[in-house]
Amino acid sequence: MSIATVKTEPIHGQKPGTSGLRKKTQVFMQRHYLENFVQAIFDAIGGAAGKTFVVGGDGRYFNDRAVQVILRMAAANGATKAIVGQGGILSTPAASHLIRLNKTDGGIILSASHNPGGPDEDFGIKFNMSNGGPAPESVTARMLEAANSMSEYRIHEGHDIDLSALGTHMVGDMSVEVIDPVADYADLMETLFDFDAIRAAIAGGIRIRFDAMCAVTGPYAVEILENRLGAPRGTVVNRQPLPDFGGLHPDPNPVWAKLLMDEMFGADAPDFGAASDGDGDRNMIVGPNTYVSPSDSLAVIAANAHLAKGYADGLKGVARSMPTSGAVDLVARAKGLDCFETPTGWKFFGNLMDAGRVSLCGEESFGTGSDHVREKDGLWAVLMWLNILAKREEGVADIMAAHFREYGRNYYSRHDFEGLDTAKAEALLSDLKGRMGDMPGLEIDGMTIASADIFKYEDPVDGSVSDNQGYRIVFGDGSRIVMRLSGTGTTGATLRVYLERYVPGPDGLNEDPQVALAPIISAARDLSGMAAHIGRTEPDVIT
Ligand code: VG1
Ligand code: CO
Repeated sequence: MSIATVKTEPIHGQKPGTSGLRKKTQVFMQRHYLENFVQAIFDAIGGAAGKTFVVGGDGRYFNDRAVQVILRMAAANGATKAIVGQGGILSTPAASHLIRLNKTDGGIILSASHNPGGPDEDFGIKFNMSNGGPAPESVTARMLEAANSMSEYRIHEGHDIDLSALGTHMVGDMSVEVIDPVADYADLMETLFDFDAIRAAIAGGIRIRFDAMCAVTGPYAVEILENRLGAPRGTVVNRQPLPDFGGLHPDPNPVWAKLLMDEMFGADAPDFGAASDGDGDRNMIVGPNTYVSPSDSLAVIAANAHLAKGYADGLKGVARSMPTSGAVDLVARAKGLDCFETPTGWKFFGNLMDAGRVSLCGEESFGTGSDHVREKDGLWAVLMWLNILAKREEGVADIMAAHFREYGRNYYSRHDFEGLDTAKAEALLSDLKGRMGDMPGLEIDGMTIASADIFKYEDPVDGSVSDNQGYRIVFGDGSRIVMRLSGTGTTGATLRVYLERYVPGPDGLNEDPQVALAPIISAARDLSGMAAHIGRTEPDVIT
């Protein structure tokens, strides 16, 4: 093996965010940028010598180049083996599964998830630990430290390998096993869900539309929904992963998956619609004329998971991120399950799952998953819903209506203000912080504020503390406003405003969420002083 030790200097700003390091693709393509960070990953985990890693990404622009660089660097750092999806492709949940299945030392996943891809869009990289989950804050902090003192990196000088060819290749002294990215993941799904029941429901006439948004889930959805479950060819649309996602914004929400929404709200809509994001870990669930909010989806899954064979013995406990609505809490209470509230980002669920405290987790940002892997999992959620539909022999709208009748409804919405000046967005929050102490007892629009604080999480498993995880204002009736800045964007700041109001029923369960939330929305505007701070009160994206 011919190892070059390349002199370099620290590059400013290599700080991992909510889910790894995300930057403009052009930034990643700058000299030494990717190499510095990959070396920082290896340094942060105590080196790569003797280790085995899974490597793959969502296929976005620069994925192919980055995989070759990572393999040469892993080899030069002494790794013994890499497992790579064919073509350098792996969905995030499939990568998590492969890390666990092969008992490897971790994996490097290339994705900027729901952010658009292409030479002028976004790229990202993150490290997952041997449990299959995203590196915790203690490890990402070490990555930043290593990046900030980077002076040299090691890389094997050799040719690219042919990642289209299945089988074993050599990169220096490291062996690279190129595998089918779909097969093991699809097999895992068969162990969790009742494929026979779903197949029978499809044969019996349930019509499905799955929008892969020209991103990584296309091949997975084709294999599982069409090949293994017998849905007609064409069930999966936008099925070909493309480096720029066909110019689409691969974020499965009503705004960016508009074509799917139009079909599901149009005449002769399919019985079930779903979409996934760039790297396959998010999901959106839609029925005919029925949009299921991710927080409600989590609650419905908690209430019905026992209908799927992998969860027939019941759940161990549930967890949701703090901004996610409390709908799942109500199910947990009724079923006597522990319910945990964590900061935003999947990395906070890992310890709870590893310790056997929870088996179902979810976020309001279209993320749902279980302890079958250590990432959220888009197709898993789709299959869970199909399993529930098949077993209950009811439609999406009926299931939602019954759920709301039983538990009441947590009206919920997230308003995103994008492309803000970072200093102004930070000023809005620090101003809010200064006024929070005086808020309890304050009356606004006839509602009384019960508490106002900044969410701080103490991990119940390892005791680690994460500060500053979102500003929350809670009203006497449990209605909430939560605000935080996004940690996944690449330009300026995005302010996320999360809004929630609970209606116990039986009346008032069928309102438009924006109408039901109107007083909370207006309170959020007033209390944050957003007009003065950011010069506007209308969000860019409402989900
Ligand atoms: C967003 C979501 C968060 C999610 C994260 C990664 O983070 O809010 O819930 O875990 O994206 O998802 P932020 O910091 O921008 O709010 V993915 O599918 O981009 O890996
Ligand atoms: Co994602």
